[in-house]
Amino acid sequence: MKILSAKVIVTCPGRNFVTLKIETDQGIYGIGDATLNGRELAVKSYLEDHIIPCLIGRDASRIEDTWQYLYRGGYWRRGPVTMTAIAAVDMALWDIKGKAANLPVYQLLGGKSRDAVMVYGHANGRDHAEALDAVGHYIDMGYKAIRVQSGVPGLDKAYGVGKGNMYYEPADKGLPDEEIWDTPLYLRHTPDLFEKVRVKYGSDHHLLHDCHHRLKPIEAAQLGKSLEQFKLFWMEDATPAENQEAFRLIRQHTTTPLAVGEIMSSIWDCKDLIQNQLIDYIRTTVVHAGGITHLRRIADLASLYQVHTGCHGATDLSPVSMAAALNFNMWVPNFGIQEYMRHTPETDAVFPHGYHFDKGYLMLPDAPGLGVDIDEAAALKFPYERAYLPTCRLRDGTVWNW
Ligand code: GCO
Ligand code: MG
Repeated sequence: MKILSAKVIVTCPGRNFVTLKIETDQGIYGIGDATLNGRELAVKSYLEDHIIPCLIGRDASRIEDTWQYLYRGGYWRRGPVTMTAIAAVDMALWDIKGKAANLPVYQLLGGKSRDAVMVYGHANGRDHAEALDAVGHYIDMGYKAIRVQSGVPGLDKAYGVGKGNMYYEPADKGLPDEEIWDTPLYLRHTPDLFEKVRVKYGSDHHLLHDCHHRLKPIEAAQLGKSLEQFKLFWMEDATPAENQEAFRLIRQHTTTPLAVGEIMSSIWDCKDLIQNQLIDYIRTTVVHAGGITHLRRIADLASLYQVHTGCHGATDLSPVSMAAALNFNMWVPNFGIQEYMRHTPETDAVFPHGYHFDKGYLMLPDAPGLGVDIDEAAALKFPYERAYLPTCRLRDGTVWNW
C-alpha cells in the first residue's frame, strides 16, 4: 500500500487545529493531529514544505521505518515543531494500518489492558466559592477525578480559570495577552482552596492541581508539603523541567505525587526524571511527543520505574489526538489517568468521533483505525485565525513563565 498524496487542513472552529490527511493507492486514508498551540503554521510548513514530498510513494505500512526516517533523516532532532509533525504522520499511518486490518488501533498495539479510560475534568472559578461550585458540578457529572484551579485574590487573572466552566480555552485572537503573577499570594491561598474542597466534598474523589511551571523548586516543595494532608492525585508542572535535577529537591521534601511532561517532545526530555524516579506521572502526549510510536517507547521506559501515564488532553489537542490517546490508553499497561477537556460542539462537528464520556470514564467504541474523522467541508467554513497563549510578568515587570 503506497502513499499517494498528503495534505494539511487548518481549521478554526473556535480555536485553531492542524490536521494531516494521508491518502493511499488503495483508497484508504488516515488522519493525524499536528496542532501546536500558538505556533500552528510552523508545523503546517514543516509538513508541507519538508515532510510531504518525502512521503509520496512510500509504503504506508512501514510505520516504524517512516518514524526513524523522519527523525534521524531530518538531522535536526527533537523539538516541538519537528516532533508534532512526525506525530501527525505517525498517527495517520496507524489510522491507515487499523483501517486496512479492520481493527481499532489498540488491537494492533496488543489489545485492551482495561475496559474504559479514567479521565479528569477541569473545575475552576474566579474565586474559591466559584471553584467549589464547579467541583460540585463535576461530581454531579460523574467525574472520579477533578483538577481544581482558582483565581487568586489580588490578581486579575490566574492560570486555569476559564471563560466559562465547560470550555476552558487560554489562547486568544490578536497579540499575546499579558498577565501579572505573584507567587507568594498564590502560595498563601492554594492550600486553603483544597481544604475547602475536602471539607465540602469529602475524600472520595481524586483531586489534581496544575502549578503551570510558575514556582521555584523550593516553593514547589513548600506547596507540595502543605498539600500533602489533602492527598492530591498529583501536583503538575511544579517548576520548569528543563533542569530535571530540580525535581530532586522537591521530592526530598514532599510525598505529594508529581506530574510533568506536557511540553516535552521526546524520551530524552524525560529520561532523567523517569530513571531517577523524580516523578510519578509522565504527561507526554501523542501529538507533541512523536506520535503513538514514540509515546509507547516513553511509556515502556516509565514502566520500569513504576511511573504511570497521565497524557495531556487540553482543548488545543484536537479530537484526532484524543482518539489516538484513547487507543494508546486502552493498551498501555502503566496507565494512570487521561486529561479530558471537552471540545465545543463546533469542534466535535468538524471531527466526528465515537468516543464519549460515561461516569468518569471515556469509552472507546470499536471502530477501525483511530475512530475519528475530519469533515473537510465543515473544516473549510472556519479559516485560520492567528491566536496566542498569554504571557506572564511579575509585578515589577519581569517576564515570568505563563
Ligand atoms: C494542561 C495544560 C494546558 C496548557 C495548554 C497550552 O494541563 O491542560 O497546562 O492548559 O496550558 O495546553 O496550550
Ligand atoms: Mg498542565
